Amino acid sequence: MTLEALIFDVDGTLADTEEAHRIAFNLAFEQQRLGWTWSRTEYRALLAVNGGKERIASYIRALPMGDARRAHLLDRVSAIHAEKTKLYSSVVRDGGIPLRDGVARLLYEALQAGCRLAIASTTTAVNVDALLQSTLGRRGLEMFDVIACGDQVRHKKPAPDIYQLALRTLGLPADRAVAFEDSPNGLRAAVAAGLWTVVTPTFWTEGGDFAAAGLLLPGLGDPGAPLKSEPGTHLRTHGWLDFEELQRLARPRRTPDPVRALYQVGAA
Ligand code: XBP
Ligand code: MG
Repeated sequence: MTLEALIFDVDGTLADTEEAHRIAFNLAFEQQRLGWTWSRTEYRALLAVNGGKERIASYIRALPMGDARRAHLLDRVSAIHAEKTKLYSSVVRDGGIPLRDGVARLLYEALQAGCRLAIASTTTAVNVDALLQSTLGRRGLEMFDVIACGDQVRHKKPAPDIYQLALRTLGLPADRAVAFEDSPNGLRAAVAAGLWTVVTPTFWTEGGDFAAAGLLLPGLGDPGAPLKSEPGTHLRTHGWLDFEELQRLARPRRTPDPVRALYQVGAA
């Protein structure tokens, strides 16, 4: 497959960020005297809802309380989330969160090969800027032709909107790009946009439904941190996914031809 762009999710894919998000949510709840604390177990379940504002709203809707109190709290969601974003992005800006193994290497390999880079994330733009600059340096942002994220689309993952926005802005059809994701919602969004997808789960998403992944790996790996049982399980050359192997493995996702699909059923 001729790869013209790699489209990366951010949280969980570029970097393992959800523990820092969880801590920032809890600090914001404390500062706003809400009396809420999200445990790791609770947060793992809450991650079924993409988007910090949507996650807080969904949490409020599930709390036992009167309608007036609930309406009052729902009105405060944006302010609570703004507080959380301030707390989270300052930790990221201070270099508190590294990229996952192999991410920087693959980004540079792709650019070296003339392949473009894009972001398609649910998280807030200021968080993306902070992460890219703190991990890739001042030029970090410039490495990406497109940064599609947060509220640029109304329907967040698992809806395909953010990936469709990234592809539209790149000016590419889905069969000229691949997506990188960490979560079931993210995979659903990428596949619904027609993208062959590499999935590298984290603690927060492992065990999810990744049946539609084009390639499922524990991470991208690196020469200094090769993946266990690779090469030989999914990868042919190295113990890490490099751009050359990605080009060999990537397949354009065929949108099923309804007539052929009918025929195949008949022929089965
Ligand atoms: C993961 C998300 C985000 C983060 C929190 O985004 O669902 O909501 O959990 O960030 P990604 P915000 O698509 O990058 O995996 O509070 O800024 O939403
Ligand atoms: Mg993610």
